[in-house]
Amino acid sequence: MNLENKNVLILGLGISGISTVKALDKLKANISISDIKKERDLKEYLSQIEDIDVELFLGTNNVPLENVDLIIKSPGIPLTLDIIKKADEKGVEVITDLELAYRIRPSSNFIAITGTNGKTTTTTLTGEFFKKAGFSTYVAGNIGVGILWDVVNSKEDSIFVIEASSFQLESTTKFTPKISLILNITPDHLNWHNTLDNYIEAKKKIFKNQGSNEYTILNYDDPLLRSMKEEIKSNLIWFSVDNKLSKGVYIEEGHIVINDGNSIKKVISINHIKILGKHNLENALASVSIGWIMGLDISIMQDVLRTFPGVEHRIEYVDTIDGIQFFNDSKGTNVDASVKAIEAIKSPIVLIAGGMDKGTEFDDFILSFKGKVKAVILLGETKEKIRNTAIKYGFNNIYMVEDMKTAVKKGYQIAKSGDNILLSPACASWDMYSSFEKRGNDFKQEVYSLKEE
Ligand code: UMA
Repeated sequence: MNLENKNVLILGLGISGISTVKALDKLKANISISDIKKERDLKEYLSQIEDIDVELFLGTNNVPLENVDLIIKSPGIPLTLDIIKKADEKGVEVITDLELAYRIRPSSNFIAITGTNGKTTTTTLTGEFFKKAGFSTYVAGNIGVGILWDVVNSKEDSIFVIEASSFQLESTTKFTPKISLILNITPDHLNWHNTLDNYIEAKKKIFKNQGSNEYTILNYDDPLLRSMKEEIKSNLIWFSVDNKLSKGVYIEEGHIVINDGNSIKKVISINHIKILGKHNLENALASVSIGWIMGLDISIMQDVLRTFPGVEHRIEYVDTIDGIQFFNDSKGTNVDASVKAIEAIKSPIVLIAGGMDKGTEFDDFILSFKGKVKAVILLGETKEKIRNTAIKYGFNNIYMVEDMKTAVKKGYQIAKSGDNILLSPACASWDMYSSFEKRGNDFKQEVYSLKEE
């Protein structure tokens, strides 16, 4: 796609916006930027593009569209925004950076991974496979790195392991990864997508354009994904923790195995995989499926699985104080993710939860406590909603707090030696923080301060 002298409007100057501005500058497009935030709130971002010639519309998304050829929207910006409706009426195309990345490099080795949970771990782990195998590898997307700057600096044969969010996928039309993978789908981001069906449709866009030259990998254990079988037009590969498959990647006699339909190859004993929990086994099977399709040596996948420690903010061990272990699962931004964290941690848990309201219910969250969670400390926008649900199910050991410092102190007062204090909010962070990373770092900082005291 040739963007030279095209007038491109970038909506939103966050992580993806910055990467897009830099890429479009290299591609010689005429760039304008609109962000609802004022200049003083965007200093950190504006300083990264101070050498680039751009037209700025700050403090507003209300921008004249007369000369605009294309709009690149930051993923979090809702499609209901006035300017997007106006663009639709005028026939100005609105896409996300993921779509543009594909249009710039349609021949690329794009491996796109989505799902409600496990995306970051699977994407990082898969990236490690390719790096270890000596490929020029980029790990990008919803993982915190805008994809476009990497794309314009990559080689033709570079591998892109992409974490794709429903927000990014929603605005794709031609995006066709070589391999698409869906880990699982449970309700999330309903405030953004309005309905669960819309959320599922956005996720399905990951395989919509694929055909006989591409591959789709799905989790056989997820009934919703199993029901998508008829919609897949590419080569479909399954993986499963719970079932033996006639072809695919699954567990047999305590080992991850690859069954190509003719023979079965052992990859690794599940006891030798460093990352813990059933959900991580799912992530490992997903990554092995990708490695298999791409022809990676089993020994490479084995080496990485033995040593890969997992990712920051996802059931991350922080420290131990007086025999109490602290875990940071700030990436537990929905009910399903937090349920998995509670399942993965064994001894009594003092849980810190609550955050921005995404319109989901907390019944499954409370039901997962099953005698393991002895107390819950609630903060953020959803604290009343979670408390009411807990009381409905007879769970009354609840503490309401206003900030992370008090939450950590309260947890330490309640917990005994041998207990675990787990931050796993089951909610987005955006009511109190700008990202789940900032929330996780705040938690860790409060734990370190407590230790010093
Ligand atoms: N903005 C407007 N108008 C609006 C709304 C927002 O101008 O109506 C502006 C904001 O003021 C802000 C910018 O848009 O300056 C933010 O854009 P953004 O929210 O899309 O955030 P980015 O910083 O570009 O980060 C995005 C992803 N964020 C979201 O999808 C919300 C990052 O995923 C991703 O890593 C990054 O692009 C690079 O690809 C984070 C995330 O939380 C990890 N994702 C969600 C999740 O995992 O649950 C989907």
